[in-house]
Amino acid sequence: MSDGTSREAQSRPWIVIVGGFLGAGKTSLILAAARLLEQRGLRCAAILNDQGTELVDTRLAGGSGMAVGEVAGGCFCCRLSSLVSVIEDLRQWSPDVIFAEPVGSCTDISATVFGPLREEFDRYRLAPFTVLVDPARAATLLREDADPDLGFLFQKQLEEADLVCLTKADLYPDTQISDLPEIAGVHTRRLSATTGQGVQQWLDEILLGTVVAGRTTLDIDYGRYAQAEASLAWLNLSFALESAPAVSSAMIVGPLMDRLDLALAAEGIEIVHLKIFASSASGWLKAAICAPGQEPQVEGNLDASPAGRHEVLVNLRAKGDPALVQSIVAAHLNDLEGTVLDVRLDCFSPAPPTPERRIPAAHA
Ligand SMILES: Nc1nc2c(ncn2[C@@H]2O[C@H](COP(=O)(O)OP(=O)(O)O)[C@@H](O)[C@H]2O)c(=O)[nH]1
Ligand SMILES: [Mg+2]
Repeated sequence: MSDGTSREAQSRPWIVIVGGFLGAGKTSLILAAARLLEQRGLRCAAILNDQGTELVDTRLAGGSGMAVGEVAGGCFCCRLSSLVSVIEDLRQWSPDVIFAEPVGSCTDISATVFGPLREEFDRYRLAPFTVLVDPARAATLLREDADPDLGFLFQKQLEEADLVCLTKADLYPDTQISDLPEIAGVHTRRLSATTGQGVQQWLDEILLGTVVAGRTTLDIDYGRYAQAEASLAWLNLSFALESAPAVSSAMIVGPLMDRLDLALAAEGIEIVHLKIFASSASGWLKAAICAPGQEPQVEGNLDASPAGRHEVLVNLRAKGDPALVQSIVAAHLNDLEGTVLDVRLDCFSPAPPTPERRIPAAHA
């Protein structure tokens, strides 16, 4: 990249919005892409987004050394002014690229986020709207007998994509686009944040600046959309655990993950994404599953030495009643060995989406 282009990029950063369903791989891709860009001498920042606070993703991105912002308490579309003010705050670091990850149950982003941001073309450069798809999730949610609420959200996310990326290519190397007929008409790539396959090529495509970003405006019934999101329970928990003798992060995260998985299944609550993050003076560990009974994906310092105090975050998105989900998780908090301190537990269903602004692409 020439010096001239680099200066222009710094004065007018790229905004790269990476959408997709819960667990699709958005945070993982953003971290992998930022690493690649930083190796090329570009500065990156990231904005995470959630209906609540206490985010595992923010801890993970913050630990990567990037400048990180957060829009909490609602999705980008309902907190558009916050998104813009977080973007402006991050500009003090002169980032060339600002990644933004919307809430995984959110849709109509093209009209409610790209539309308004497109009007700020003198301040930002908007990359096309990439929507990530976990092939395993697609196989479940595109079936005839799929959960109607989750299926609705998933389909709407696909419909408004400028570009679809099938993620986790290391796990699902053989998924054919023709296996997923709903995606067949959309420009599609395949990548893996874990191995790096396809990540550079994706960046090269979206940072070309040759296509209109957010060009498909959804036809969407907001009553149906609100109902679909409200079928989810959204739990964010943070606490500190003091134990003597000292334990490793793995000794906290592994058993808690297994117990919650079993207990939620026993009550008929389906996990959509469960993330547990534990950090101590000797390191951090994150484990996550995207479906009941799944083998956890683990990141961090598995061999970190034991510590007497750990800070723990639990982010759970599940299909079911928030009161029941909260009571199940709270019960397991009481079962932990050691002293549990500074508990913050919040569980709710997302409120009906009420975008600050909605600007269809045709009117941009
Ligand atoms: N094997 C594999 N796992 C991945 C990949 N990308 C993400 N994951 C895992 O999938 C889960 C969800 O990823 P995450 O980035 O948190 O998804 P998000 O909810 O869309 O931000 C995590 O456990 C990740 O470790 C990938 O390319 N390969
Ligand atoms: Mg994420």
